[in-house]
Amino acid sequence: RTCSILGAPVQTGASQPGCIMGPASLRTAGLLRTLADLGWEVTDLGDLSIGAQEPVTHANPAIHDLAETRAWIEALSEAAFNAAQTHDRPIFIGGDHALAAGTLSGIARHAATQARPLFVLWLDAHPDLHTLRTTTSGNLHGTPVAYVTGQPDFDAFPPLEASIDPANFCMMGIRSVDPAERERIAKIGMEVHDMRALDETGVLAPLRAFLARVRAANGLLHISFDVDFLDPEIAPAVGTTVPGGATFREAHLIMEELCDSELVTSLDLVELNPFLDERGRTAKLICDLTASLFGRRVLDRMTRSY
Ligand code: DIR
Ligand code: MN
Ligand code: MN
Ligand code: MN
Repeated sequence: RTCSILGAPVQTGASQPGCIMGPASLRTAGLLRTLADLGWEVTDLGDLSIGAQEPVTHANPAIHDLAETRAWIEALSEAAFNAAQTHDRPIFIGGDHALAAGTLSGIARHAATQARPLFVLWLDAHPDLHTLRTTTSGNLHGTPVAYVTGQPDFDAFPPLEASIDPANFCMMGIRSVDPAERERIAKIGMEVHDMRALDETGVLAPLRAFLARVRAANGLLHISFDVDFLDPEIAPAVGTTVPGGATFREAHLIMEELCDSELVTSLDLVELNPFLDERGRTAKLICDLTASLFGRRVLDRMTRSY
């Protein structure tokens, strides 16, 4: 049981600085030791970096830091592919959510080499379904899902070698959707459980239905965890908080169920902005949630639900 940790201090996809400190904060909170204590053989791949970039302009004048974000995506795609080829469970610690444009494109290429479909559980307040044409904030962390599912208008991003079927996505926690994203969800028919749906059904029923789909297809499963999935009362250290997010127990239950399923093959932990934290409490919570995903239990169970 091997896992790897790769830091990606990308913050050019977000509106305010601070995600650059995310990897250092999660390391400080004890992420590596936590995983090692759970019996995992952990390889620290260090932090990725990009060199200085020549500025690039775009027809959409709202877009900022395109050259840097593009360079991060390119570097992350290669690094994620290599990490997935060499470790059972690569973990990518951000950094803002633009990171997922790179990790998912690299993991999709890895899945293709295994001839297995890639599924993605997207835990976020936002669907991140803007294209370079529709983003009005110009914050490129709002675009990775559109990019990796092969939507148009991404000529300024690295060419996508393997795209992900939008039908293989499951989104949970969604509660802030821009008009262009709303249209795209309807158009491509993505499975989205917004907070109202989770209020009605709880998290377990839709999660189990999705996991059954992954299992039946012998798929790989990538979890992309945006800190703003959580309610800001328990996770204040994120630049785009939205009220009414997942509770402490809902989040742990998802992680525990994912662990029991033994289907998860890779993980992004993104959008932690330690500059906004209260004595590291959000970093510690993300660490504890990762521990639940990697096997920490209050009590061992005699029978499995699978
Ligand atoms: C918003 C916020 N939809 C945008 N997106 C965020 O800027 O496109 N995603 N914060 O995580
Ligand atoms: Mn996001
Ligand atoms: Mn978000
Ligand atoms: Mn968005």
